[in-house]
Amino acid sequence: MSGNLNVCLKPLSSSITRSKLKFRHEWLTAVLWLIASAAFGQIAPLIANIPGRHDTSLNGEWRVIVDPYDVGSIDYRAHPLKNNSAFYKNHKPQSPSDLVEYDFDTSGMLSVPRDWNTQRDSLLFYEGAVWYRQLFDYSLPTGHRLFLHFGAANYLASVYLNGEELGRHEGGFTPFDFEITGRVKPAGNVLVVLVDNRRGKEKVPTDNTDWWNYGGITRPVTLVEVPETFIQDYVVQLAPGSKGHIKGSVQLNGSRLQQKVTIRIPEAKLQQAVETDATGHAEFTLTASLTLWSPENPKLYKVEIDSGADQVSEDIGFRSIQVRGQDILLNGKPVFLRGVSLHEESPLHPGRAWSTEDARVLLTWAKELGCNFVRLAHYPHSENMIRMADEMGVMVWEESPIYWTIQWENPATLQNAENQLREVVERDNNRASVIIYSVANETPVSDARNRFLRTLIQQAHGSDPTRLVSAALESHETTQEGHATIQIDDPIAGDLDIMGNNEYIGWYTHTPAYTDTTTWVSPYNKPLIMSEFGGDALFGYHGDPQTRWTEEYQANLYEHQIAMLKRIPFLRGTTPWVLKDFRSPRRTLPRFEDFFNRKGLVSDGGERKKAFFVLQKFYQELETEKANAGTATGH
Ligand code: GCB
Repeated sequence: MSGNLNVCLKPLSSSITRSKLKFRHEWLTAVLWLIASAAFGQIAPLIANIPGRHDTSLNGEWRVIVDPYDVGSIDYRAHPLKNNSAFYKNHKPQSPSDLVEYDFDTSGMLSVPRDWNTQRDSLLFYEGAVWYRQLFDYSLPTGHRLFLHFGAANYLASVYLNGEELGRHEGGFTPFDFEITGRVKPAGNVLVVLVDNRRGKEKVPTDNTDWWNYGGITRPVTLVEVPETFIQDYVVQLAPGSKGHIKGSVQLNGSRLQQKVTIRIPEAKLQQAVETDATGHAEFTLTASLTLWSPENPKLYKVEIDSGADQVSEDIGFRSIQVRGQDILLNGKPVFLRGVSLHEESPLHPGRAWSTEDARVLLTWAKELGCNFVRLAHYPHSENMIRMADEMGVMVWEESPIYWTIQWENPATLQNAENQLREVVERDNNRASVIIYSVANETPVSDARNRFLRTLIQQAHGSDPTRLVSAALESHETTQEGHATIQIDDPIAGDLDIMGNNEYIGWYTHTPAYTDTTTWVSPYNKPLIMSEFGGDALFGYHGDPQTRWTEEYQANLYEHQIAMLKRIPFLRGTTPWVLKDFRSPRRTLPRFEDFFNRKGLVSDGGERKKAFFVLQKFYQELETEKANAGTATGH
């Protein structure tokens, strides 16, 4: 395999040709605009609904050069390379006497998307630079535009096309696009991506985490072709608190920004036409009697949007999510979130999950556990996962990688965090399953941290008022006469819709039985999700419940925890830690850990531990109680 993709496309459609003739002067503007935009190598605005576009996959085998000393980007004086020694030039010796010390053509290959760590033994612990190269052909019809979309690359990605830099993206879990109209050639395009996963104190996340720092192009790479003026973004969601009032917006991109846009939801017999303003923006409202999305009935409607030469359609669910006092209301009714936390590791192969198959298996396990909710820790998971949750009817807590310690005083770190939050909100703001954005995990209280997180909470509320905002907090314990009282009094709880709290009674603190005499209180009249609790067990290791690492210890810990959780009056959800064992470089203990965090209810091989069934029983009871309450009230 050469790693060369051949992509040929149909000729220009007749409707474009007609509009081209009709709008001669707009056409000229478009050409000038295209030339201008092609001249700047920069990240393009995100395009909504990539799977619903005219797209061509660049997934597959890519040539790679592992570059631990950055010889592909800096010289021996550490100056940036500009000449043909820079790997992105993809240079070849011009004569037998030429010295060129790299060669993609004879270098090895890695699959994209996937992390590099689990594809070669030598890369398991690798943190550094890897150069990826893919070759492709693409015939772009005149008057169309082409974007290069990355689902995610961890952590820094510098992207080059045909020897020129397109731009850079920072952040390992969110999508980014570049426009390559005017740069792409019908044949022989050379796409080079430098991915660097080195950790850093100023980064988001920072250098200290309890998960594997999987590097690489970890999510799909796609070419997206659109008409010159196209529907770049749209939001079609119920207005906060409403059950039949859709509030939406559309954003066009291109030279003909002012034009008619039609929104249709045929199954609900809804149709509306609006005019975009000079910036290409329009807002609309639709009123309908809709079947609302819920875990019991994950109803999705086909939503169609039309504007000039562009049409896009997508399956969207409608639901409302709110908080009233200590209750969480889904479609106006109180709901208990029966959840589990999970990392984005594949149940089908070692390493990062990304595919729809990965998503289906993980969510099936969660449903078999009795879940109606998952906490996707500790960073945004792939779009495939969120779309699968929409389809399978699982509510989602989505999380930003603000974990433990962050440089709270560093404005660049805050800007980076804001950007990562913006990217995930823009990607998922039409997904009914996403009910909560979490802005942080176990961050120590300080004025600087409170300021930092408040900025993000405000951003989340402002950019997407149809979802709730939470964070996994820490708490304070006081003991009196052998009875513990744990207080959730983090000052940012006042800014959140829902309080999350992580606690490890029975593992890092005390014994499991300590929960029997523990009471939880909070000065805030808000719902609580116990966002973490749990302990480690090695699947197949048995003993008495006092022996660490046994399945019996973990199961006993869950029994005690559940008894305590039932006594917390403001508890409205639980996401124990964690669905499946996952890799972590912090976990060095031979035999029991071997670089895995073993708090999974399921082993890394997919086997269920005893505690899985303890939690399953609790969730079954909750479901039965809910069903009985529904019958009693006639629901
Ligand atoms: C936590 C963290 C989580 C860890 C877990 C553990 O509090 O939020 O990322 O993996 O504890 O196992 O210690």
